[in-house]
Amino acid sequence: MKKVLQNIKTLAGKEKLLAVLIDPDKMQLKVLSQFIDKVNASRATHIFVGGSNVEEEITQTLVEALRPLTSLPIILFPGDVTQISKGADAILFLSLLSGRNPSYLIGKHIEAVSRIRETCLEVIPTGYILIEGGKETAVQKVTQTTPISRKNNQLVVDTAKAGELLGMRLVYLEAGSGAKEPVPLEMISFVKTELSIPLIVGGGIRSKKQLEEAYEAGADLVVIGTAFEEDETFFEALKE
Ligand code: 1GP
Repeated sequence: MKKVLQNIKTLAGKEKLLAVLIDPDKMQLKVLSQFIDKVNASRATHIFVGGSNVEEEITQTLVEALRPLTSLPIILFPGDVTQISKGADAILFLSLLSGRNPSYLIGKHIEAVSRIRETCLEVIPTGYILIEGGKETAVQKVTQTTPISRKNNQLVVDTAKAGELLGMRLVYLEAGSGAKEPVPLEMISFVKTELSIPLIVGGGIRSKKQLEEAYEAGADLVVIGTAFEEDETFFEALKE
């Protein structure tokens, strides 16, 4: 059943949604089960799977291993078409609206269609907007695009709104994995005020305080990867 987006829309504004991001390139299968036990016992509501530099087939293997371990929705957040895998619940069909690289605006999407056709994935069109996070991030290198300045609220608001008007169902404000600074709170607020679709925020969030501040500013769903990868006691720290 295609229900992931509907579920996010229903819960947005009522519950604080949290996705744990698993990068198939960094997660070792032998520790997956004990990692997912912690995810299952945490406040996480979703699992995202994806990365900027992942060898072919690794994502499929990870998703297959993950599926029996959790009842949380598994959502592909692919850095490349080779990460499109069977067995996940949904895929964020990302268009990198902050950049002007045609491959990431439409090219990769066309390549993706034949792979998506072979799956039962719920496809969720998502406007993906990269914001300066204090260092050059993997997504910036891979996509060869320039993030939008942290100070340019208006450009980010207009970019997000353009995504909504083009029919995107979600907007994702991304500071980049391991960013020094997360997306500015003021920027989240401005974008949230303009949008009538759910807002995802991620990149560089490493503390409970930063997480709560992102929700207060207007994030409907927050994505955290690096903080869990580096220190699994972060799951405990997030407990309310
Ligand atoms: C990256 O937004 C996600 O695409 C999560 O970022 O790894 O910094 O938590 P972190």
